Amino acid sequence: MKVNLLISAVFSIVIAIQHIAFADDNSNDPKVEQMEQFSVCNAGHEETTQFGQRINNTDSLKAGLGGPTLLEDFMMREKIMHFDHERIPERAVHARGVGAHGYFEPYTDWSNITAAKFLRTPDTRTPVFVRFSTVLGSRGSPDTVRDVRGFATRFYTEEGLFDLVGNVVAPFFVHDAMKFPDLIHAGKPEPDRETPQAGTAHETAYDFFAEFPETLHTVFWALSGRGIPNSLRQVEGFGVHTFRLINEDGVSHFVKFHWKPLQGLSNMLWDEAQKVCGKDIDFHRNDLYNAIDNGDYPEWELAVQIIPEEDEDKFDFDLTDPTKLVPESLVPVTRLGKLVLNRNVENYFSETEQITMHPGHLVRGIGVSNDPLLQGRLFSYLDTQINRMNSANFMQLPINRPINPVHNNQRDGYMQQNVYKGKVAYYPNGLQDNTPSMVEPDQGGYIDYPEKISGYKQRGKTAKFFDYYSQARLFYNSLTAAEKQQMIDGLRFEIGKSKSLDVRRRMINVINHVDNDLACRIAKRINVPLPEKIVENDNQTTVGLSIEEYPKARNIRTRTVAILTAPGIDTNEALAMFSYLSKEGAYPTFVGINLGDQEGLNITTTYLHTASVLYDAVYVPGGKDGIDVLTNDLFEFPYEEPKNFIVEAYRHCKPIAATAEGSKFVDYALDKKVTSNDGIVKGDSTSVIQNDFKAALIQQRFWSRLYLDHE
Ligand code: HDE
Repeated sequence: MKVNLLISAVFSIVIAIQHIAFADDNSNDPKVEQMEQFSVCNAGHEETTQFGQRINNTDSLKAGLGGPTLLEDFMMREKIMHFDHERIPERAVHARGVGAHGYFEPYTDWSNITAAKFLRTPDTRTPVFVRFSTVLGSRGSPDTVRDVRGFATRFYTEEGLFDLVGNVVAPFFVHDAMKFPDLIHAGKPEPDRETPQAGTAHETAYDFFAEFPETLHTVFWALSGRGIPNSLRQVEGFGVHTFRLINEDGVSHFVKFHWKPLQGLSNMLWDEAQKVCGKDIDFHRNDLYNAIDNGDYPEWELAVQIIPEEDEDKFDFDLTDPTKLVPESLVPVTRLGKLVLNRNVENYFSETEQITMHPGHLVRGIGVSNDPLLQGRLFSYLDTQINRMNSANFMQLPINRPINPVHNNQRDGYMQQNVYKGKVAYYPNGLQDNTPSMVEPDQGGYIDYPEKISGYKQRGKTAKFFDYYSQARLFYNSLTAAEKQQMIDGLRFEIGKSKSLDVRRRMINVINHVDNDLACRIAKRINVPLPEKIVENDNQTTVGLSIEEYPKARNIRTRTVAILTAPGIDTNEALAMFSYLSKEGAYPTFVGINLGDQEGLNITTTYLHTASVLYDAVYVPGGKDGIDVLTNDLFEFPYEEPKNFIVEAYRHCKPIAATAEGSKFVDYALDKKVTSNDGIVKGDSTSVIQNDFKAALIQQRFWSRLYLDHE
């Protein structure tokens, strides 16, 4: 036993040394150091087989130069064999994803609510990996489809892995794991034709939603702006289920986890999202990668809603029902600490693809609730990962290793990487002094919260689970007028995609339980008879659900601005705006007719290569000759591309700036379509408009321009 104590003391010291806060360059990050041991750099080396023979592997070995390839060519066999086995099954859900490394730091010592060490040591940075994902699409599907997104975070704590495998929407579609396969089968491409890809705008999805009204609350979230984020840096994250935090005294609090982005919240319009799919299928992936690459590290605050054990039953909904959220008006969030993503992956497959997140990766001080969906997930993830990784040793992959040492008596299996010493692989044992030894909760071992359970074995659910509509209504009521419009447009589009009138009618019937006006607005556009009013809307609202009302970013870092140019444009003005925006941390780009130098401007993209939908804002400098080129179509742009830049920026409610003659081009492009001048900034020069333009970029979207079909 003494040996044990000594080993664990030495281990604690090593861990403590490792955790001296690592700098932003990631030096001293224990996860970086661990991954380094496995990294391979081929640059400057000679080619070898996997078994180390130096070779020339460009030509296969043949019987004569024009003859057949010989079976004895071990180099070719090895190379082709490896290639043939390069693919692994994609994730059953959340197949399309993008990941990045970072760190988490708590703001203070949260010992009052949890024994988890990484939340109790404000001076300690815990390495983190985050993977964002869409749910329904295949691994190669576009980023900006309308879908829920995963927000899965792994904390490499010194007490083991903690994975917070959440989503960007607060509720979930179904409350019981038993219904998850049905939900996914209904949402995935229909099995006869395998269409459509990556979204719910089809018949089977709405057939299921209409039959299963508990889905409605989450359908509303997915059909609102939450389902088409502008950037993955501007999404909230939610743990969805109720978890427990347990402190050293064994006191448990229920918590809901949130990630609050410091970049603000923002979403695309559906028209825009569809166009982005065509222009840059990897839009979100590129956006995240570029920001991190440029040192603009996205940040989120980890927040919790804390509910004392004794308040468990005081809500109208059941805390273990994941189709419900805890309104922030009832329980405000407490911000525990900050996550910073500051390092891109070196290799997508080894890191983002091979990470195996699991809600059952919990650390001491964090526990689960009886949420039946969460209970099912605790079974599912390991199971699916065996299928995906094809070996029970996937936890030995570099991205999956905890930073603290692993000791147990698990042995062998495909692809075993470890060489275990000694002959003892069982417990209890005398030959190894009963080690690895058991660690009790009061000695630092995992705490299983001793919840008292009693009841009859049966299927079903308790009464509060049957309220399917109150929170869907609360969500709808809490949106701004523009947000309601977007959600309604989304519902019209998606339900209207169903050829079956019966499906459309049943879906309207379900929505009618939320609000008659809402149901009628949708119904009249999709050829469904207007339903009779059956409920009064109580007009209850809560805070924290509107994207438009979420606090804005404090600066314009990473905002992308297209500067429209043509020969004859005022280059001084164009450069002045470019330099102002760059100084403020925004990402301006000159868009021109040809790549390369144009009267001193470095044109890095053209009207052929890019489009308005790929930018947060547009600026048009002055210069009579240049504006003539744009206005009079002197270059015979095949599709009036420069004009479309302005038209789309306007329709998508984005800032538009112009100086001197540039304003004329904006007026020409918008013709008489302008219903609101909000977010259109005009003036004589950059110095005159720069502050207003900055304010508009912070604002990001001007929803007053959105067409509202019903006041
Ligand atoms: Fe998942 N989910 N899920 N899920 N989930 C998977 O696990 C599953 C659920 C979520 O970036 C799979 O390793 C079941 C809720 C994310 O690597 C699979 C149920 C939430 C990710 C699986 C749920 C999520 C997954 C597929 C109902 C939000 C991607 C590959 C009981 C809180 C993680 C894998 C990553 C991945 C099953 C419900 C989020 C098949 C059975 C609720 C973010 O095991």
